[in-house]
Amino acid sequence: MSARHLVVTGGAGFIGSAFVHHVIEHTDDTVTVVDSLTYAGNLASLEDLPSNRVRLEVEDIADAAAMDRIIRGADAVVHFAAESHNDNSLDDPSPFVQTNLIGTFTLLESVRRHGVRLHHISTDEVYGDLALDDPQRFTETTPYNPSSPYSATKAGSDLLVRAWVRSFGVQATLSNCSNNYGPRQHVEKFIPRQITNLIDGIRPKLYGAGLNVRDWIHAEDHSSAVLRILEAGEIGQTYLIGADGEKNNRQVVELILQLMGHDVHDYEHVADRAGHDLRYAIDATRLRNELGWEPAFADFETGLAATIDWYRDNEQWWRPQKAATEAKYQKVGQ
Ligand code: NAD
Ligand code: TDX
Repeated sequence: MSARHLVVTGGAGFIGSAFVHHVIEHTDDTVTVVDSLTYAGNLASLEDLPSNRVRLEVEDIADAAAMDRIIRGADAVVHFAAESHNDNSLDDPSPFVQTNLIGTFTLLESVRRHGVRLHHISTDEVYGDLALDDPQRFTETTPYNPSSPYSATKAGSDLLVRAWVRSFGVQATLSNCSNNYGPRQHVEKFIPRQITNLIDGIRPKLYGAGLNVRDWIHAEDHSSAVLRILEAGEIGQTYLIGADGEKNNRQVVELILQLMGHDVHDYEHVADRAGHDLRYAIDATRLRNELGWEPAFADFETGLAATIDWYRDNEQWWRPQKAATEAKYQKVGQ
């Protein structure tokens, strides 16, 4: 395939930056990262990328004129930018409505004006949650039933994309992925929070009983799936991305403690999250069968050990955010 020019929104965030690294390594494409560098954007995540293939535009996706200037002439837009943390959406939903809904609407209007292909990144949380003992997993036809302000705004953004495909012929695909882990994830999120807590001598903190289940996938596997959909996905279709990684939070914390050389019971229970979704689980059969995608990080323990090593080796990356993040959690008893 000949080299394309991709616009990657949210490319200074966790998964967006993983995707940019993946594209540079596996294709000849060039990339313009569009990122407004909120608290979650980190310029250090884009270090070491070749300047002749990656450039950064510090812009808000809700700025229509800036999006028109950047998107005109691109081959595709891959849309990761979002407010992404459930706990923050319980504290103040307003930036979630602004970026996830108005921002996505603004991008849709821009790709529509310029006839540019879009891939929209979303989450399994749009489907709500499953009972712990439910044999079912989410599929592309599971009804939407979001629980939190975060997942409601992501669900709304997905519906906007689907409507722009049907009503205006916008060339878009969508994907809904499960929980990601790997390097360069903000320390507010579950896995990096516990790893960096242990580095700082703080006990890991489990919300409630810790029995909630998440379906973990490495950000590198999410990236390879998105690239595959961009290359071979059918316009208008949704693809679920997951790697059969269901684990409850207690199991994850115990594994982190074990891998970091601590007593596996040395964690504490803190206040539960309001409306805490019980379980997410993805059936990625369509992606595997129709597009021939397979995850590379089949073994969670190996991927987690490498992630722990990354946080140990890259303290300068996460240290500036750690104290403020923990202070915010402390205020709400978490
Ligand atoms: P993140 O919070 O680490 O990064 C988000 C990035 O978007 C940041 O760099 C931020 O500066 C940027 N951004 C925010 N608002 C912006 C705006 N208005 N204009 C321009 N840039 C803006 O998030 P993440 O975990 O990397 O998630 C990326 C995407 O993947 C999101 O759409 C999220 O819903 C989705 N997703 C995440 C997960 C997960 O486990 N983290 C799982 C499935 C789907
Ligand atoms: O300290 C903690 N203790 C704890 O028990 C934190 C921060 C979280 N948790 C629990 C809550 C969840 O059950 O761990 C689980 C994972 O929490 P998060 O990392 O906040 O992720 P989650 O709410 O599941 O959402 C993530 O996956 C889906 C991403 O943040 C979303 O952007 C994505 O859409």
